[in-house]
Amino acid sequence: SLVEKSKKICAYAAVDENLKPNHKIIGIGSGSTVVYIAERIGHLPNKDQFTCIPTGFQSKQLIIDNKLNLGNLEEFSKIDIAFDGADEIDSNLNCIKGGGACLLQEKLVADSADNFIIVADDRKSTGVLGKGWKKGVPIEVVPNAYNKILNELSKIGGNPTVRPGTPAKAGPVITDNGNFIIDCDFGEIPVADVKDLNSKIKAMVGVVETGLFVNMAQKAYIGNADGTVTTVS
Ligand code: DER
Repeated sequence: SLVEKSKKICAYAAVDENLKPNHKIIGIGSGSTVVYIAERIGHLPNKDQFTCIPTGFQSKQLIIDNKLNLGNLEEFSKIDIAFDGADEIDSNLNCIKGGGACLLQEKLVADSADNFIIVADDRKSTGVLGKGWKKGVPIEVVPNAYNKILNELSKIGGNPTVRPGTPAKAGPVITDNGNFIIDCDFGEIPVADVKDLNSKIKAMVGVVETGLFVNMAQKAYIGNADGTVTTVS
């Protein structure tokens, strides 16, 4: 499909233009776009010089499936470069992430990386968070705090819901870290307000991490439907 093609071209470009011979430790994000990141690295003749740090179960499988060296954050706490997808990107490269409920490990890896590169198809690049992504800001919370945090998010004008599992698993989504996800709709979040909103949510006791990645990405590679790639930095 056109969307899959745009994911592939932006991911390939991101690897080709940013992965350097002196890089050793690579963060691999979660979702469908980073599939092409792992695929591209897997094609490199010098792929064995790299150790790849996952951001969850799916990311770990991606590393294994592409026969890349699997590492972990405990052993490799300083990452040279990390690649990840996003649910939405604004004009300051702030992101909403966590559509795949991996935001805690994703933010840990992004925060541990010297270079953090976002790859996404152009549907995600809307200029304002909340303009295109209508499922709310994902927030990872300790399970028994969920009601307290639902109340506190409502008090600051959010419309929060606990992310339900599927009929195959009664009850809420449980993250790789054993926590719940609350998705909170704040409508459109002006670029200038993202940092403050993130601070407000993080200050709520029981919140582990938010899907607002504020000023973390150095560059974004956007795959367009016409086959071109737009680089934003
Ligand atoms: O959950 C996440 O933050 C992922 O990076 C994800 O949202 C990106 O998903 P996609 O690459 O499948 O669009």
